[in-house]
Amino acid sequence: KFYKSKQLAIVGCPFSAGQPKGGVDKGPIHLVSAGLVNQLEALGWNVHFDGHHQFEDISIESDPPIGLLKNPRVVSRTCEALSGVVSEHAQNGRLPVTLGGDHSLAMGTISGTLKHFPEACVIWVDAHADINTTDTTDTGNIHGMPVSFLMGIGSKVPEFDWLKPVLAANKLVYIGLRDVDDGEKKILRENKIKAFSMHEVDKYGISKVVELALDHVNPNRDLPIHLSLDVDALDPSVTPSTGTPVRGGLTFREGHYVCEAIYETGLMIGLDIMEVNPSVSDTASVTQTVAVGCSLTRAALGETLL
Ligand code: B3U
Ligand code: MN
Ligand code: MN
Repeated sequence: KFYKSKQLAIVGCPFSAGQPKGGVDKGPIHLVSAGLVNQLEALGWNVHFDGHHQFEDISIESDPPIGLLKNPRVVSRTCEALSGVVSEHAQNGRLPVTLGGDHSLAMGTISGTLKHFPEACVIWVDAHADINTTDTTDTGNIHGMPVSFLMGIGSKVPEFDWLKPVLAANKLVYIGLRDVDDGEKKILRENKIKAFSMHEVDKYGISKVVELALDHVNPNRDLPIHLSLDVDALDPSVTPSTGTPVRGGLTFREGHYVCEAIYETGLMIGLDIMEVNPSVSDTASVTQTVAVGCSLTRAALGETLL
């Protein structure tokens, strides 16, 4: 509905500075090596992919913490550059599909799509809320904070001045949460942010949860949707190779159902597949996680079972 023809751009982001574990920067390389581009072409997409982004000009020799925030300048400048890349694809009628990399990158992807589709809503599928502020974070890992930066809550960090508050509380909905910090729970409550944790998935079933989530952010099913998917939303038995696995997650089918249902709306204008870490766990686990990452991407881009 929002893009002219079946054009998409793969934005590979080999990036890990939003969290401490190496390897997540290799996620996009593994997803593409597993044949993702051909798989999407087989679904009828015209795929633009001209290599993974290097963001070379923004690597910084010295990037000391600001408060607790780790690698703040590298994260900020990478996301600023990514925001430009993503919004340009959107502007040119290409659906941006960003492969992470850690989830701090969503500051870039979501600010990028919202620049072109300011009325868009965000569906954040994750074990974590990623909404710590500079004041509430315990870890200082920025991949646990992108949502607060996009909303403009918490004490400001001048290094992130480029990022304006673009995401309103009523434009955001979560699915899959099960590891939320106390400070984050307070933020969700105070800002009345809608969240469907695994408790609600168990209670209502995934199809009802997706319907309720859409009712909240997209009652008339007419607004653009940015789907930001952290593969740790799925159970570690399904996607073991990720930096912060949490038991009790979405099943293989539940994860795919979310993607299929969002595709069926015809409203998706941005997609993130984040936190695949090929350095976590054994070879078989990596192969499985990468295969599931590709399969979730295909499901979000129109693959059907029949
Ligand atoms: N909430 C914790 C843990 C965490 C968030 N996102 C991930 N882990 N992947 C934090 O670091 O803010
Ligand atoms: Mn997560
Ligand atoms: Mn995340």
